[in-house]
Amino acid sequence: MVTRIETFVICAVFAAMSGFAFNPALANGNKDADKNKAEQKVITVTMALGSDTDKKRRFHPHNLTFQKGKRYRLVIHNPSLDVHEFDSPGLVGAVWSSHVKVLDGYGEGAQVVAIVVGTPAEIEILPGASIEWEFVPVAAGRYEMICDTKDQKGKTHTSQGMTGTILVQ
Ligand SMILES: [Cu+2]
Repeated sequence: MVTRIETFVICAVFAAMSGFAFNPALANGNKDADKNKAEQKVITVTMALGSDTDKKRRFHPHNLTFQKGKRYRLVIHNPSLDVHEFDSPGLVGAVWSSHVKVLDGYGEGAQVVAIVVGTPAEIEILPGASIEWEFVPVAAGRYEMICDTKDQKGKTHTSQGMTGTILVQ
């Protein structure tokens, strides 16, 4: 017959073997880490594809910097009259991607019309629309972003200077 005291001893030995089961400090530490992950503040970064004023085929801004391990909402809008792309296979491969929200406009009054869960391969945005991509960078590096939309002569926007650099630190 196993007494209450013997049961306690058996549990204590098992706890010692498993390392942390009875260590309240470690248990709380794990809980805090999970809580921090879930409640991590989202940092919003905004970028425009082209411009409605100078009509230049550019990313505004054309350099972006992200910190590894932080959660970002990259808001990309297209204020121009052209279709534009945001292509960055390097960045796509360097992040954990939560989702992409597709909006019928930009800013106040814009309605979410779709939510794509997971990783986007390429993002193409029609004039006036925007997207919000939430991700956490997991691999440091320097990545290129380009716009492979073609103009009427078949020349890509990339070849006309619509390129940029993304740095993950
Ligand atoms: Cu473009």
